[in-house]
Amino acid sequence: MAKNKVEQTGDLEQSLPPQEELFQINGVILKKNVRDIWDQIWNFQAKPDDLLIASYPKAGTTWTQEIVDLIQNNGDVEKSRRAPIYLRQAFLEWARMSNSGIDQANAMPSPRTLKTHLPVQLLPPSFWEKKCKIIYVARNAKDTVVSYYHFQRMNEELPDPGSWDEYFETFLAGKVLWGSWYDHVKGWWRKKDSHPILYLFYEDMVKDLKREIRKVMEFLGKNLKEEVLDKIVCNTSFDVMKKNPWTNYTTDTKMNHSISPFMRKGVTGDWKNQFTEAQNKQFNEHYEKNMAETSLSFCVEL
Ligand code: PPS
Repeated sequence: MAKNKVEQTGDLEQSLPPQEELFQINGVILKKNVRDIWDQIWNFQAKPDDLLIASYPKAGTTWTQEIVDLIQNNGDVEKSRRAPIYLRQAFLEWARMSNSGIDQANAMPSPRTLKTHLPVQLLPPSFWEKKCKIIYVARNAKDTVVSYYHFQRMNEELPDPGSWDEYFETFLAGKVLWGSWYDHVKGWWRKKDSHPILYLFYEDMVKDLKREIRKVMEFLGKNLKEEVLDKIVCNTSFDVMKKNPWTNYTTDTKMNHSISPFMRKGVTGDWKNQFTEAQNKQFNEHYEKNMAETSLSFCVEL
């Protein structure tokens, strides 16, 4: 793939207040501070023993990150409580003031575990060249949009989502940060046929967490005893992670948990409390069109 050209969209910029500066790259909206380091991101040098956790935002990234960290530490909870999750595993396309995920990743000892929300076509090519293992986690679109809406309300580094009705339309149009949900989940789904990608579903994790943890363990080439797996299940439950300051993002000063907690509900089917009947109909029609030619399927209620 040719080096990505950074494009700036005049219309988009005009419609956004200054603190919510965004830009587009190949049609995908990212935060403008990422543009300044885009060359560094694109040219990032992955190493063969890097593990990448990739996802569309709000798909269960933090959950997967904590599971991976506990597996890597053989279930040693104290070791996983050494720092907030965002310091244990660098977020590639993150930047704040003079700090960036790239600098953080470059300073990490190997083997490194990294996080990204980039769609497959924007992933730095070195991950493919070095054949890095990748875990992708996907969540059904309805719960994703609801979770994303509340996240944008509480995170002052992200654009104000506006009203729920407005956000619903923005999401369907793919005009949210990190782009279209459809393109993201389908793009990574296709890629798994030619690259070592473990494709997980949030809903499967809700249904049978131990089974999904075992899949991750096997993918990482580890063999942990049953009691260790049980301990990891317990420590990655929603209730434990919600109370754990190293996973609940209460250490991040840019998030206002009194508006909506990062660890909000942790369920499948919450969209029913947010969607109107008309929105559900509109969503279903849009979804059918956009998912017509993929073998990928999601569960929206358990
Ligand atoms: S982010 O900001 O994109 O990295 O967010 P991400 O971690 O991908 O997604 C946050 C949602 O995942 C839920 N979550 C969990 N659900 C069930 N069990 C566990 N252990 C768990 N950990 C995180 C979190 O509550 C967010 O979903 P919602 O629906 O908003 O509650």
